Amino acid sequence: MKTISTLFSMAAVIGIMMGCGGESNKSLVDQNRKNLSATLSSQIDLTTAQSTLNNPYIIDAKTVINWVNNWQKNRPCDVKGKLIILQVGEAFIDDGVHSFIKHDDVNVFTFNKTGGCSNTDPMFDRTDGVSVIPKAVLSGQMMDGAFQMYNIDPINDMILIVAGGAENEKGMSENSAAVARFAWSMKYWGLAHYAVLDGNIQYMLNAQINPSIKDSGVNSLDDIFVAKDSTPPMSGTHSVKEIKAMNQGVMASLTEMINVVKNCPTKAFILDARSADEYNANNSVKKSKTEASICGENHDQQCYTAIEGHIKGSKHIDYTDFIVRDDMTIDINKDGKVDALDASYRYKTAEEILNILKESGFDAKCQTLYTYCRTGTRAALPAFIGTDILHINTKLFDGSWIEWGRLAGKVGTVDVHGNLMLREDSPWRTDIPELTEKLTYNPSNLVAPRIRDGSTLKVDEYACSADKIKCDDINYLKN
Ligand SMILES: [Ca+2]
Repeated sequence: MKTISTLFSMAAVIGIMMGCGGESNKSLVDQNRKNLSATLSSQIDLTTAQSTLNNPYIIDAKTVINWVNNWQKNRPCDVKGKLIILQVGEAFIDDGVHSFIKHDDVNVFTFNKTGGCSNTDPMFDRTDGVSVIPKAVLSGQMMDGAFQMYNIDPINDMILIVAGGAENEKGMSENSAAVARFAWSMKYWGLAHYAVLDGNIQYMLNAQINPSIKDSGVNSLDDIFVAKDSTPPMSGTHSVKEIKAMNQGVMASLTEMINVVKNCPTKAFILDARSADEYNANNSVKKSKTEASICGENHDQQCYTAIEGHIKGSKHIDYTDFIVRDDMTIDINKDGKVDALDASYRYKTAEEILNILKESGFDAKCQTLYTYCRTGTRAALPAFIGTDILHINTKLFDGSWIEWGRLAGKVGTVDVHGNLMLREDSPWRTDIPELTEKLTYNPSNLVAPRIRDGSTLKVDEYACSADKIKCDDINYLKN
């Protein structure tokens, strides 16, 4: 009983989800992916724009409206179950009436996933054997907790992930990243029936700025938005074990990341999706926060990673560069101003995205795209783009800087308690010129311990591999 309630609460804080995988759809999706890859390979200059909407994973407003209005009639023919909408952020933040996509709680459910999962919650810590990663990819147990909570059938239901509104521009962008993170998690666990709305709901599902949706019977906000979200049914019986089609290749472990940087850098394009200040270790502006607030003189201040800088060879591209934030024309959120809060946050076209990558040196023919940020949310946006828009070999380094920046082994590098981070001869230390550029050390009294205080998770600075999360996930499916 205790285990079950813990799972429910984990899933509640979190934000999980998921979809499915009928074989017929899977082969269609695979074929589509193959076709798109072939197109990309043969026309690498992409002189003709590839529409991002030509894709089962990125859908347009009309499709969403048709699904919501009559799921039984308009659902994809290979999807047999319910429509589960995961909405990240309430629409029209201060409105209170048009907050969520409408739902009948029979065929269509809309769940509020505002905030996603928090890296301050120990429930989301996982160990890769070497280090503890806050907010790591969800374990099988956590996935099942979410399936139970939201009554998700991972084989037959369609999961639609959409971005709502936020109080500031940063929040709007973070909603887009959280949506991509959900999609990436589904890809990792092998769910086939998931889709993301291109653009946020308050722009795309608003007839005032997107009149094309009037064809689908939406003339006002009242036609598509309601005040309340669905109540989680807490009645699910399905398990991620039913899927059996994991795509662990979309995640890079620390083992792989270090190997790539040391041994095959020309085969990898490593994208640092953080801000320029984080990338450049501009400490006066930005340090890399951790989940702990036990630092400073009185042990009550924010903690940071031991080192700042970036992974050697990585290129900085802010994750917001891939989304449209300047197409506002009217005051959508009714705050008296027309600014970026009123923009669509749609994905740029595949051609534009590829050009951004190529300008930074990406070779789509020969290189795998690796992405990372601080905790793996912002990096999920370019990872989702690589996987589900460009259909290129893409891997998210889930440990990101919150792991990399803690693996410091220089003699005398200690945390706020005075404990060593790593011994100098640990094979996992990253504070060496072969692995890290712009290497800068944070003052000891601001450095979080390598493991959260009180955590029971095991780490080993001499571990043979850092692949424990992947191994644990495979084993969960087998047992
Ligand atoms: Ca506005």
